Amino acid sequence: MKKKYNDTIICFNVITIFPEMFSAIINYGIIGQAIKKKIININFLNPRNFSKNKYKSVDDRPYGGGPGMLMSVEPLYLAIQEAKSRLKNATVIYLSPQGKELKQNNIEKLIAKKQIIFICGRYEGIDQRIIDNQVDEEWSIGSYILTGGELAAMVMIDSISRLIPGVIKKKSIEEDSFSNNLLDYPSYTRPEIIKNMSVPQILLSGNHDQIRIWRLKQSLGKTWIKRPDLLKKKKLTEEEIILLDEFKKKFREKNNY
Ligand code: 4GS
Repeated sequence: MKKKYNDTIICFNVITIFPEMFSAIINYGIIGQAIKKKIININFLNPRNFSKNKYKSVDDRPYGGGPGMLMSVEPLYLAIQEAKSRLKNATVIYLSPQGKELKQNNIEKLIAKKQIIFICGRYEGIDQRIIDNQVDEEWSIGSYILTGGELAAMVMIDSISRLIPGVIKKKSIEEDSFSNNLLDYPSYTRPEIIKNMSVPQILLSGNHDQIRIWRLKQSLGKTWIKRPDLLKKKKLTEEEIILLDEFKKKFREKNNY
């Protein structure tokens, strides 16, 4: 019988010549637990197993010359077909610096997909005809160059998986930076004093309303200093406008500007 993978909430399928690299997320921490609990599922297909020449090679020279190699078309194509045949409605994602740059709000939309096939490129990349005919979406994890798409696929699997119900606590997701277009407020844990540095008194007060106000003010202030672009996107409430004004005033006094 043909293998099918349809019993989890989300099914990731990775086409890679280095599946062992994924032990970095599969065997550790929160993603490791989610796989054990069968909330998520990750499968691999290695183009090398679809290579038909006697050296099982998976790279080839680019037409027109130039340095570097590309992934061979046939093994990659056959691996994609095999992945598609095992799934019902998979979305095929290719990771490359030419893709649209991933942001948290894109990740929030991607969790709606039940099945994703990631193509991990190596060398200089893959044949354009595969991108044109087999790939549904092209994403980039950032404007820099990696040696392979595997780390990018792991970044996507990690950031999508933590939003799946049951993987982490719902409250932690609601408090994420970016989900409200604000950076996190500063956090502290024991001890109360270390090397002359103390915890802000308000956090020890037990006054939950005052703590909420302090944290909101810190979030607004930190975002204003470090990521003013995020604040521009956000419609502030009356309370938030007042708190940010207080923060700015104090900050300007302290820094003489
Ligand atoms: C990225 C990136 C990337 C490009 C893979 C050169 C090997 C490499 N993938 N976001 N060939 N940035 N891929 O750098 O996704």
